[in-house]
Amino acid sequence: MDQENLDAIVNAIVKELTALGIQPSPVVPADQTHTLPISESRPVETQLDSNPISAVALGSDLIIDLNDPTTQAARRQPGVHQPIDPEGLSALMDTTTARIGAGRAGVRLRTASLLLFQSDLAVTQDALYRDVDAKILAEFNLFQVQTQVTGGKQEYLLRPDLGRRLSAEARHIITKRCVKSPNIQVCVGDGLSAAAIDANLRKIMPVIQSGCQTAKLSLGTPFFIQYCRVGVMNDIGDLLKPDVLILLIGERPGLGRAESMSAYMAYRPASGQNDADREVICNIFDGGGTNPLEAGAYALQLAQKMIKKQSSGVKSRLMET
Ligand code: B12
Repeated sequence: MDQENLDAIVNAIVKELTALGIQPSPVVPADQTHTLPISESRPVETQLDSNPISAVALGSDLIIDLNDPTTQAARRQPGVHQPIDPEGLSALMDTTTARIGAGRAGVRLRTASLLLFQSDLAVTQDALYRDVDAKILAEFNLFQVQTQVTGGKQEYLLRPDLGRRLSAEARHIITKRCVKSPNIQVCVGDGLSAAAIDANLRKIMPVIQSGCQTAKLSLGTPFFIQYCRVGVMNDIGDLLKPDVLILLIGERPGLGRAESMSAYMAYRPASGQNDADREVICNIFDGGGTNPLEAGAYALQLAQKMIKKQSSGVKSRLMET
């Protein structure tokens, strides 16, 4: 294609974008805009327009630049066209993380809403598909074992049953390396979000460790389980026979919310137990969830209660009535 044809195509696209209300930005040398990350390639004030796209026309060099839709300011930008009460709408939007006030384009989502949705979904998928940071596991001397999932994350997602059972190798390693019958056994599992473990482990682990010391509870040898589901607690219980097992595990990520962790707990876990025998401290994350430091302290309190009542889950609740 010669330069003339190329220019004609570019001009036609620019014309179309302009007709859609997308203003070409001032000319920026192509080498500068190409090297800058999207969010930095335009001044901040222009990033906050309600229009998520801008076009930079450079003769034959057209760059379509997307503003970052995930910034707080962009999320809080009301999308409703000419709202009757703009202040009321903004106030309402400030009360929730739900996607309200997004407006619409005809019967469809506005481009800004679609881009935000896609960005948030990417955060969720990253959390689900990547592995927990090995550095963090090393910091807490966690050795790694695996469940019966052998076909990677895809199999993990499709076969929850395999994620509930330890592999034969894992059983062997755990039996060899771990202290038996501790008061408290802590295990860490990737579950459905590696980001959750990365975000919270450094905060919650020291609280549990020092809490055990203060309460004079013996702490077992902690370890990490890859491709882990909650039901694996039974296998661990059969092998190590702790009074209380605390499994720190990544929760199913919400849209754009990936760092939420749970602590599933059971008194004397063993084959045959189910979720009715367990407790969960959920939504552990900084900035809006259960703070991981508080969650650690609460987990320990709950463990002491389980030991005192010699039960957990529904049975324990029934004893209270
Ligand atoms: C997915 C889910 C479910 C699914 C689980 C199906 C499955 N096989 O994955 C279904 C719809 C069955 C479910 C049911 C219930 N759930 Co639910 N669930 C969740 C959710 C959205 C994600 C859990 C997760 O990511 N787990 C981690 C992965 C790796 O675990 P997994 O091994 O794949 O799946 C196991 C756990 O999810 C566990 N589980 C799920 N919910 C609950 C609740 C309790 C109390 C326990 C002990 C275990 C448990 O059951 C699965 C099978 O073992 C959370 C929300 C959150 N923020 O965590 C709520 C959540 C954990 N559930 C909750 C509740 C209350 C329940 C129910 C008691 C609701 C009811 N009244 O019937 C039931 C009981 C579940 C049971 N298993 O006995 C609450 C717990 C609140 C609390 N602190 O007690 C949460 C936090 C939702 C909420 N915000 O209210 N749940």
